[in-house]
Amino acid sequence: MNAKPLPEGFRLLPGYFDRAGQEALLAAIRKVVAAAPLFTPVMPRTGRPFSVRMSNCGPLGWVSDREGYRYQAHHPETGEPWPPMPGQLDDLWAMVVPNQPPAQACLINYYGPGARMGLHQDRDERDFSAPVVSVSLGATAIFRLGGTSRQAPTRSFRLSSGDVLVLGGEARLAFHGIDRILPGTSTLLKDDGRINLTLRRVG
Ligand code: MD3
Ligand code: FE
Repeated sequence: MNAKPLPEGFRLLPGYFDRAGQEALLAAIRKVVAAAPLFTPVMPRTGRPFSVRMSNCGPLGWVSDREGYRYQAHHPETGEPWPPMPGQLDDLWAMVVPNQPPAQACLINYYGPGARMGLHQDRDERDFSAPVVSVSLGATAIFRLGGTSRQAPTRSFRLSSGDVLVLGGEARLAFHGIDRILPGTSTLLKDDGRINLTLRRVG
């Protein structure tokens, strides 16, 4: 029993991608990562590495280094432009964000053993009017969602392979994070790996 209301604009679409859809999307992401290898971002100032490894596709990609967080058109290590957005992701965006321009950035987060993501807001974009759309692939994650202040109470959800989350409205600026990955929950990726894709308008 959980009587706390969800923030306005929070939409979970469980099982949006079936197994065949997940495999096709994973094949497209593997091609992206072959051209734009996963890199290990570090925290601004401290240089402390993230436990999550990242890449991007689409016109812009999110990066973090000692200089700060930002969107840029090129891979930080190869200097190459990010690979194009796979068709399935453009189609997903058009389905859940109708009558809007296409997503400009897709961040690829890879969670290996022990990886997590602390509570944060997504506010490196110039425009918060478009939702963020996320796709989970592989092992199930324990996802924590709070309010628009860090002190607000939080609640937890499981994000399973094939699930899509749409964060618009008030939910767009909600604090959120990934507490942990549950081992043995998917056969899509080996070694309890998890991939999260987040589609965004940057502004
Ligand atoms: C709620 N990724 O890349 S996805 C991120 O699973 C990020 O890798 C997590 O947080 C992951 O920034 C969570 C679900 C998600 C994505 C964006 C959100 C939830 C969100 C933006 C606002 C509120
Ligand atoms: Fe986030």
